[in-house]
Amino acid sequence: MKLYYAPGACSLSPHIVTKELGLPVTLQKVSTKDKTMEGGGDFWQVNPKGYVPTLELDNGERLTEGPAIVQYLADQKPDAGLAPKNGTMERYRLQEWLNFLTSEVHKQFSPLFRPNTPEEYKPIAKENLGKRFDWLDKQLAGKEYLMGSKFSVADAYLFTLLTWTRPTQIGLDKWPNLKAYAERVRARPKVKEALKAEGLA
Ligand SMILES: N[C@@H](CCC(=O)N[C@@H](CS)C(=O)NCC(=O)O)C(=O)O
Repeated sequence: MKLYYAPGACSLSPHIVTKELGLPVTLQKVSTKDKTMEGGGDFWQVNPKGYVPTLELDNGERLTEGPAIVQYLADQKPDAGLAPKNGTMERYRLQEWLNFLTSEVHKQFSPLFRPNTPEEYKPIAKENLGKRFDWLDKQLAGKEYLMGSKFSVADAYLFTLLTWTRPTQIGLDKWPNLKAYAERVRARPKVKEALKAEGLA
């Protein structure tokens, strides 16, 4: 399989998942700005939506959308338990988290990275994120990971999103459970490996 990624982007989430699962995946670096690829090629031809992550399967088929990709990867090695079994209530709980993360957290960060976002909007986006962080902080009280004591693909995603609090200058001191959680996930050996491979260690 081949994972199209950009260093530090949301593609870090499936990248972490491949490391945690020990799945052999080739990495293809993409410039999300100009849609070029390291070594040449037009990324628009790979994913007409123009964004990472994109996962190319061994049969050439391509899968997009982070929440779908991480579940596909987890299902390649179900015994690793990075996603509960399909059809169980726990699996829907995982999907509840993935959807929350993608729509309520990920996409609230996006305007903070766009050069054409009016400066006046940035505090509003940060306030919205703060409300989501309040919820996450409550949910993580007394818990190691989002789903309880076991690391799941939702943690790879949330950790990735939390790395963006640094460039956007959102201090996590107000949310001690979330702050401790980010440090806990960062300390995982496979997470460290993924960060290093993207030049972010
Ligand atoms: N809905 C997509 C969004 C992916 C996304 O926002 N990717 C960003 C990086 S974090 C990107 O490549 N942006 C470039 C662009 O949209 O032009 C998903 O969840 O996978």
